[in-house]
Amino acid sequence: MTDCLFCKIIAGEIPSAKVHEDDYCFAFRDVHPAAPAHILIVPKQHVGGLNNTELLPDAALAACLRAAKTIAAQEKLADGYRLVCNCGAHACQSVQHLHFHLLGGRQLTEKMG
Ligand code: DGP
Repeated sequence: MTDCLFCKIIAGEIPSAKVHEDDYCFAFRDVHPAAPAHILIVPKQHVGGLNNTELLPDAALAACLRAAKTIAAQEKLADGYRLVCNCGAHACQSVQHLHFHLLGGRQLTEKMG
């Protein structure tokens, strides 16, 4: 998609700190980290969010979820991590390209909201 920030990051048109890439997904550090490790895992194919995954091959969705374990190992998050996906306005989704936040590197709180 031409006017999508994350599509531009995936294409290398906007710089990012890449941590992982495979055929289906791309992962890079969040510009506003909420934890010592805060990485965004995104499918290379543009879909707006979790409500649009029917447009995405199952392999792409699986690649994003499986990348979490790979990245957690790279980031040495042996004590655990959290994977978050904001979907829509009430969840404060600000970039309309499906992405999963991988958060770790400190004790996260029990509070999810
Ligand atoms: P969300 O609120 O769930 O849509 O998360 C979007 C995230 O994207 C937010 O945590 C900040 C991050 N972000 C926004 N613009 C950029 C950017 O240009 N580069 C990087 N690396 N992250 C960005």
